[in-house]
Amino acid sequence: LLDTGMLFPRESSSREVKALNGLWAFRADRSPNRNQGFERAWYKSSLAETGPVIDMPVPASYNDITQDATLRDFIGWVWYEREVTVPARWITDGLRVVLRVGSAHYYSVVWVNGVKVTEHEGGHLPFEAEIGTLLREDPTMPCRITIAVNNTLTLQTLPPGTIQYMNDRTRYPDGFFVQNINFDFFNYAGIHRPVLLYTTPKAYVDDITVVTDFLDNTGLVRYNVSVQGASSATVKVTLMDKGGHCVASSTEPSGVLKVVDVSLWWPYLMHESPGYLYSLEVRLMAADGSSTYEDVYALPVGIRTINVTSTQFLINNKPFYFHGVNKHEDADIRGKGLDWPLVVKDFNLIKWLGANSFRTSHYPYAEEILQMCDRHGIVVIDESPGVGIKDIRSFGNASLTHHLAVMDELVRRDKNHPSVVMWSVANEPAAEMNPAEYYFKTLITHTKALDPTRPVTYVTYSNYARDKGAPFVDVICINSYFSWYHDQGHLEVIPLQLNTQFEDWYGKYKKPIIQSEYGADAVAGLHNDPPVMFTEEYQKEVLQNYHSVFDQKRKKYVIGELIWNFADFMTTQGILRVVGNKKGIFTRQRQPKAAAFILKERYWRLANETG
Ligand code: BDP
Repeated sequence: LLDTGMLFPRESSSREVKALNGLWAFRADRSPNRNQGFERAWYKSSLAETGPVIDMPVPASYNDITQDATLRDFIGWVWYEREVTVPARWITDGLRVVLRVGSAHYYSVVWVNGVKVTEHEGGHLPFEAEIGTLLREDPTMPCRITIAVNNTLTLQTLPPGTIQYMNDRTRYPDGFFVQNINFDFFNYAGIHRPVLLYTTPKAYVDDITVVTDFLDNTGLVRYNVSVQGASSATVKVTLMDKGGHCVASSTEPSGVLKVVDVSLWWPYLMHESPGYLYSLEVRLMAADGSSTYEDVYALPVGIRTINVTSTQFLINNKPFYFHGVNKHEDADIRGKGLDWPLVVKDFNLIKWLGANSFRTSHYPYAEEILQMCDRHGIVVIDESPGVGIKDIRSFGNASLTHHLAVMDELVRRDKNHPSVVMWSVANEPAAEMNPAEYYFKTLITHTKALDPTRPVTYVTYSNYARDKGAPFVDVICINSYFSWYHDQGHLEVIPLQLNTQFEDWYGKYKKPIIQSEYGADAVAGLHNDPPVMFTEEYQKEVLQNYHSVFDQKRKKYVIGELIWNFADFMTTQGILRVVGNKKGIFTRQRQPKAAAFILKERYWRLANETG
């Protein structure tokens, strides 16, 4: 289990934050074994001294920034570097200075002034290192931060992949290799989320966990504060409402706060003041030897409950019907880099549609996005990067161990978000294979132990009778593409096949079902009537055929429908994809296709009926 917290860096009277976003120096290691950077210790001096560098924006994927196809498709280590000058007041023994990377895909090694400070596996979760002692060594020197990032995927990574060497010298040049993957999105790489420096006092609030409940009009906030760096400490916690008024407080490091006349956190279509957030201010007074420290951290807290029955998904004891989208972190030029204009545009489109929820297909999204969901009352199914687990070797012990560790990191990061209502441990694994039973039983049991308050699922597309993991999930999530990947062009099969799908799964498992993906590709502007595949008309009719069945089942045990996909997105090149996956109801530039209007009408109708 993880022994330190991963609180989002927030400014307070005791903490400062300095963003290192902007231009970094960059070089891909194109040596045949991709290892020259390590062999020649590129981290020991400035990157420009050991070879040519280019400008690279952070955060962003590096793939689509230049005109160079070999950088777009590069596999191996790339090197980022920048210098930063920290305020003189940071260079003191009483302060911790922490370097935090929001995410970098996939494997990262970090040096400060040539000294390795951390490494991290996994492309979608934050990591950090305390670097204060290195700054203090020579306070006059600007601080040089070097980050090497490797996007290579293997059978033990999440998502998994394989590297294939092409040894036929009559067909491939010397050293030719490719990255094979089993997932349908471009393997964008680089530093995808903000890099920050932040300070805390030497004794500090390391982690906070809140679990909320309510009884009639009284809200209950069970909390636990963990402290590091102090031999003795006192903690004061104060829960404040939106107006900044104290509604409950305590001087214990853990306990239960009672909130009279509670304002619950509600999804935005279920309440006139949705997304209500209290602020849990934690004030630490600590002593270590003769020094004293004060640390302040304010955590947004939404008070709500989640429960699942055999036919319903309950938020605050009211049935919730997911009418929403699947997304990707994906856009022109920046790839998977966090981009505020895009984030805000997407939230505006989600609300325009009347969507109340999304799944973070197929990896954890930026924390900044989840914070928006908390504030706006958008419900989230939080998915791990367990996508494309299809090779039997990816069910082995090393893979499972890593998957468990990823769930540790994911739950640690996202446990306090009221918007997160369910964990999804995987997408479309080969759940019919024998090892899937042990794998998913272990993974789901572990996730429930980490967080007993949220249901756990994985998204399946396998046969209901042979799915080995379904017995362990709380909610069945099924993807299906009738009249697309099978019975191509035959829209008329959808109602029957979808009906059978639901009856089969519910009949066997007696658990509520979400249609977690359905859809069809449409190239924006392509028209044909009567509909043919790839036209806007066909996409529209696929949706309408699905909707008629959802309407029959949703009052019974179908608890949600999530369209695949919110927007067109980039994939690897292949004969099934026309410059990426075109199942978006919006284009990659976020303009609506005809299907978006169908969905908008439906979602607003559902909003009026169910919230
Ligand atoms: C599903 C996958 C999703 C794909 C989609 C598709 O979960 O990642 O993009 O199909 O084929 O199988 O469009």
